[in-house]
Amino acid sequence: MTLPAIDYISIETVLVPVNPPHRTASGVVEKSPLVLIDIGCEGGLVGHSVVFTYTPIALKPVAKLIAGFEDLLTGNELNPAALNQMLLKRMRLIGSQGLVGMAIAGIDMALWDALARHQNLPLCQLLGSEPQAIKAYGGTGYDGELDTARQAEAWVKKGFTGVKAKIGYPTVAEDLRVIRAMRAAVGPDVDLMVDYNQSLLPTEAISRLSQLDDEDLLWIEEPIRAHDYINTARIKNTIRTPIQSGENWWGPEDMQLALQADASDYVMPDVMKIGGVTGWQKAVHLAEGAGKQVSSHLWPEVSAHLLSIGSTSHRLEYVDWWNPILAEPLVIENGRCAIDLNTVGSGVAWNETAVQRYRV
Ligand code: SMN
Ligand code: MG
Repeated sequence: MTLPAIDYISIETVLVPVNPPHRTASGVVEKSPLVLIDIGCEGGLVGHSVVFTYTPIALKPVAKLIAGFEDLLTGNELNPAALNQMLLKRMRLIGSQGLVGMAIAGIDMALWDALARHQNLPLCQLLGSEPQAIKAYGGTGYDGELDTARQAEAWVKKGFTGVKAKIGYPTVAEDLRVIRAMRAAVGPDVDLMVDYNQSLLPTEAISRLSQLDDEDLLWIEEPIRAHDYINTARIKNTIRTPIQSGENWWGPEDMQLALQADASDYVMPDVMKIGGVTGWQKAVHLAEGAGKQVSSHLWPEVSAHLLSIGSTSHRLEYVDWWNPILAEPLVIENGRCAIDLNTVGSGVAWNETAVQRYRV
């Protein structure tokens, strides 16, 4: 059976407002700069994916990079893993981290979506698995104790059983006030996590995090720079609360380095930065081999499929930032992701009216 040939890549760039703006200790996301990728194949088949560029500055450069790969792809059969290898090999001299990695991952996600559509399967079933109803959690911004508590309460009212707060305030006393205000708002049975977004230095992190050890947190995320594996491991081996990291690791190679350093208790690869569906599969098999529980980062629709193929899946991070431009945002039922087996592909398709509204 031959697979359809790739015809074209088409792209839209949008800025989708994030309400309220999402503050972290390392920056604010007021709008989501997104490259929306369509990869068209012979016979009218189209695969879709989203690339989040974090800052509007990177939006057009990444879009141009993605468009630049069109000539390398057109005419090839729709074979995502082989095409991923080809692109990574062609980019060996520049490397596949940063904007190039984002572009290749976006293409990979669209190709896998197209192949699943071609086979008339949900992505998780194309990858040989059945959907898993993974526990999902919501997130609050770096918004002070009152607003953080209010946001946490709102997630629980929607049925979520976990909430992650962005912290890293000027003093650990403020961190503690926010954590305790959240706990007072949601009660003892909700999982609480905190995320420092790489804002601390190692010594400060050990001093601060040791004061959080009695707050019954499910994890403390990215206390220091994401690629400082040695010091993240040092913190992990000093603090009782599990350390979470991974959203900033580029490709299976970074996952491998982090695991060799035994840097964190848990891992949470970002499906774009880890290298798309192909990169995720390679990285997560490394993590599972090391006995690490795996969670996701952003991209809830695609991540629900990818966590479904895992044997150590832990939590799905739910964000609704991109829902306005999605035709069918991920459904959460009883605090868990619910993949509709009648929906083929990776769950990504456009709300075209919204795309036109937010395009730039
Ligand atoms: C985060 C992700 C994306 C933008 C801002 C903050 C955060 C998370 O690290 O884990 O969601
Ligand atoms: Mg994070």
